[in-house]
Amino acid sequence: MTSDPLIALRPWEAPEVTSWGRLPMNAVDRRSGALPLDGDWRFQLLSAPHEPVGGSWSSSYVPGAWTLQGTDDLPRYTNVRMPFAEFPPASPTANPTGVYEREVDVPAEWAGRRIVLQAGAAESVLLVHVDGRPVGISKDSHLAAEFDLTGLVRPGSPATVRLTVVKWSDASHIEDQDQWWHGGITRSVLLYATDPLYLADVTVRARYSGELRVDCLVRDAGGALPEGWYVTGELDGRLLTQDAEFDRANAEDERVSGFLGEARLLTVVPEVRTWNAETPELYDLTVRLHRADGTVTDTSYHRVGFRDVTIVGRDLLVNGERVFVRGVNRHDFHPLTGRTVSYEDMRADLVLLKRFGFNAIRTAHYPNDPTLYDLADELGFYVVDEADIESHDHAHEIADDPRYLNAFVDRVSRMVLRDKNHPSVIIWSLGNESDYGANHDAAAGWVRRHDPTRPIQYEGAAKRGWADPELASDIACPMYAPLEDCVAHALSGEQTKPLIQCEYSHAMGNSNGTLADHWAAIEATPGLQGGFIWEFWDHGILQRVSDGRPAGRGGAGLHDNGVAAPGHRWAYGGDFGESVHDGAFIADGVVFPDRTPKPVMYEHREIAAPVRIECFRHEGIVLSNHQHFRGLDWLAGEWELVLADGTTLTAPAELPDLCPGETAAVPLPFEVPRDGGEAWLTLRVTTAEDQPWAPRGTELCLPQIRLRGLAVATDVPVDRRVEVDAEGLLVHPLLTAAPTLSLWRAPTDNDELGGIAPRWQSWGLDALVRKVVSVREGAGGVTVEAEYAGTTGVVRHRQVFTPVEGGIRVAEEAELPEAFDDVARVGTVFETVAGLDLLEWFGQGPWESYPDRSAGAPVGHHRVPVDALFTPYLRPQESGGRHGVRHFTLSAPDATGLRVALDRPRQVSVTRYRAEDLTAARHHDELVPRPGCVVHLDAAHRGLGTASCGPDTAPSYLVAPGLHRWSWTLRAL
Ligand code: IPT
Repeated sequence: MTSDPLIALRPWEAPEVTSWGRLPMNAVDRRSGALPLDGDWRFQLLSAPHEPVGGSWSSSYVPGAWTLQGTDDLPRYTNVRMPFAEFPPASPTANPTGVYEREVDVPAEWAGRRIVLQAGAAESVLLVHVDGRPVGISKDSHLAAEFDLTGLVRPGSPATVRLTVVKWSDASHIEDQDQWWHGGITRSVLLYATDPLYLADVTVRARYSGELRVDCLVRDAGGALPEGWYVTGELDGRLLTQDAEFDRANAEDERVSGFLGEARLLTVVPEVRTWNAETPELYDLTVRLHRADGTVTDTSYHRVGFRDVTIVGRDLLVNGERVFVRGVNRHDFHPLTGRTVSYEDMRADLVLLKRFGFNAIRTAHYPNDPTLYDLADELGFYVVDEADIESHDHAHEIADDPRYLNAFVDRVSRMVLRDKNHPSVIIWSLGNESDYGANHDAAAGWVRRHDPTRPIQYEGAAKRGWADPELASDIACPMYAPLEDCVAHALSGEQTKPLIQCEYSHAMGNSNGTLADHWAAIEATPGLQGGFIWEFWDHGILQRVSDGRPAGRGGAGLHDNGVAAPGHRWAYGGDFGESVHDGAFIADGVVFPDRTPKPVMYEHREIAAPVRIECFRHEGIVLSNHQHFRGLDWLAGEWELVLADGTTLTAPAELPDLCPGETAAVPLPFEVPRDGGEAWLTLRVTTAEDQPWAPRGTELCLPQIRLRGLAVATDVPVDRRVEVDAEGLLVHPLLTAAPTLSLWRAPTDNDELGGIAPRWQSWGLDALVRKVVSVREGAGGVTVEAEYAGTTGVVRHRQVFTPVEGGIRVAEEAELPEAFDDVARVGTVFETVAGLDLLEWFGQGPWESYPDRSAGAPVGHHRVPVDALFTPYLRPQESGGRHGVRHFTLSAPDATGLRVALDRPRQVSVTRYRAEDLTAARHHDELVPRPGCVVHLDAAHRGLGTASCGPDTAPSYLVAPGLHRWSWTLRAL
């Protein structure tokens, strides 16, 4: 039996115990001037918390996760289910416990000062000892814990600080988020000192009107406050005055005793520069605490943004404007360091999001690193700040369990206390996926009193009724709601709250189909205001293939092409030998683990375009400003006229001076040639001057309109033979596999998890058996009839090969039985000789696009090396498609190769992989590129949808049974 009370009391199985000896959370930033304790600490990993410490020490880097630093306790991934069987509040007996220890030289000049230890984050129970003496306990894995060490350490002498981190606890049951399980101290540890008379908290309220109110809480380590203390404040050089009215009321209030000081600073800033996500104007505020003689004992710095958040009717307003919420869910994530993220990394996250049109972040599903909020204030994001509560697996049992009441209120209130001064935070979230119970209402009640300036949202409450005013959610914030349901609610006359989906458009693998349809509806339907895409990151951990270990800090470098470094792969669930896991469901972000944007990012960028164009009665173009607060002066434009003959003309664009929401007609910048087929006009919009998140010249969007439609091309038949073999397969010197019918694609995650691919498989579409029925040679060429048999139906297919000038025209027909009522594609597949490494096409691009994800890919003349066409989704799947392709060439460096012209814009893909190659691989590094190209030309291709979690694609993007016809010509270059 241990004599250590922190161990003996088994706090890891006591949900009522949220902390012991921990200081109250506050919004005074102590990072500057502190003594950083980051670096290597002595480290032991015990198999359970009550195991004696005393084995040999290794070392572990703080901040970091031991699961990524060479221990045998490796990361594991589960989504909803807990990784252990015990019911709450119990935890397993095998319970990895990390003991971190180091000496700290307490500066001699701290004599007489109050000394505080701050541990930024520890998963999931933190026990603190100094020189062997128990100091405190903290839970709440994603918020800092502070402990007063004043009486425990001696300035000028070293002290031994021990931080013991117990991995599994009662708290794990309410930290059951969809992410990797780690263990460790994941944010910085520091020691700081203050004067005994100190600022215990500062609350800043800055209104759109320019009114500023700063409430200070003052304490003295000695207990009673000294006579005559006061506070002063300075905002960008302007002095704030202490509110005498407030002081007088306090003085007369007999409830106010002598140990908790309160003071209020006030000012009104005339012509204030207000804060919003487009123009995030910030002011510098310094608050100083003085003794009666004027000496400054404590200082607190804040960046202040003047803004209002209100809900009026069913609209969420920022500064009175109904803003669209173009959001994404963001975890703290890094492929080498797990949940430990640096300033540079967070800044890079936000810069990328800004460049791709996002304006909002939900901190899924816990308070993110504090620096994230500083950056959101500075760069301009609306933040839904979410408390660290997710009891997914045992949600129903915990939501009303009084043993967890304290934890719920503790976690929500600590988040609010930390983040209340950030203008970026516009909504508080009570957590995620934890059902709905009295514990939530208790937490909401605390927030309503403490911070009446912001709305609250909670999906679990909203689920009980989008319009019910009694529920603890001011926002109707469903997840993955079908678009029709959202629109119907907005049109029902019953809507009472803004509808902003907390999660939608699940970005797992090749996904986010119908995003543009969502936004068309959102922009057209009052009451709908946007949502948060799930999610920003693919949480692939960089893993060495040789020994299966995480590369970890200082491991192999990261590239910026989405692919793991050679000898490595992106690990997902199951890759560290876990038997219970949720596979690739952890790879569901809009960026790869190295932050390379996936093609959906370009789709989003276009949907969020600040400038739009429309055709106006053939004479001109209507240009509009789609921002909420900004003019167009920060943008530059260039017109591009794309002609079917292969030319692209450019001309500078003069953007008119438009306020948000305004439109103006602008003259057509080009004389469009009378003939020559299709013509498209693109406006290339870039930043006209440096932005904090984008240098001058950064491309922001490419709105496009069609000026003239397709011209029908006619092939001239010639008298020549077309060669087919006995099976009716085309023989062609450039092809290594003849054109055959394809109805299948390598299942995407949506196809797989949405139950669509299993149907394809049961119909036998992945292994159709071709049987030639007839081969007829006639005047017009060769006609081949074939049957493709699945297990539940047969497809009749006809190809007519006609020799035409310069090549062969292939006219095809496929008749799908009713049983095949939802197939992946109907089209042609063939393979080419090696060496054709460059694809040039006229169609949508340059990035990957699919029928229900093609709004961001303008029509143009594009040119991309074959190897770069492929998108390396973590679990290999259908990838690399290009929508609306009219014609293309595939060429070798010596300009030989082939040219294909399609009868109308079609879905095309050119990759090094057959669908079955992609299907057989679990990871990208297992793929062996074929020497030639695998080319698909699709008469029809199924949309992507989001069925891995949420709605499938819309019916209009499905491939119907019945007759499909298409044709194409093949020519040698
Ligand atoms: C929802 C979760 O909130 C989120 O964390 C993530 O798991 C997402 O789905 C899917 O990736 S919960 C889901 C069961 C609807």
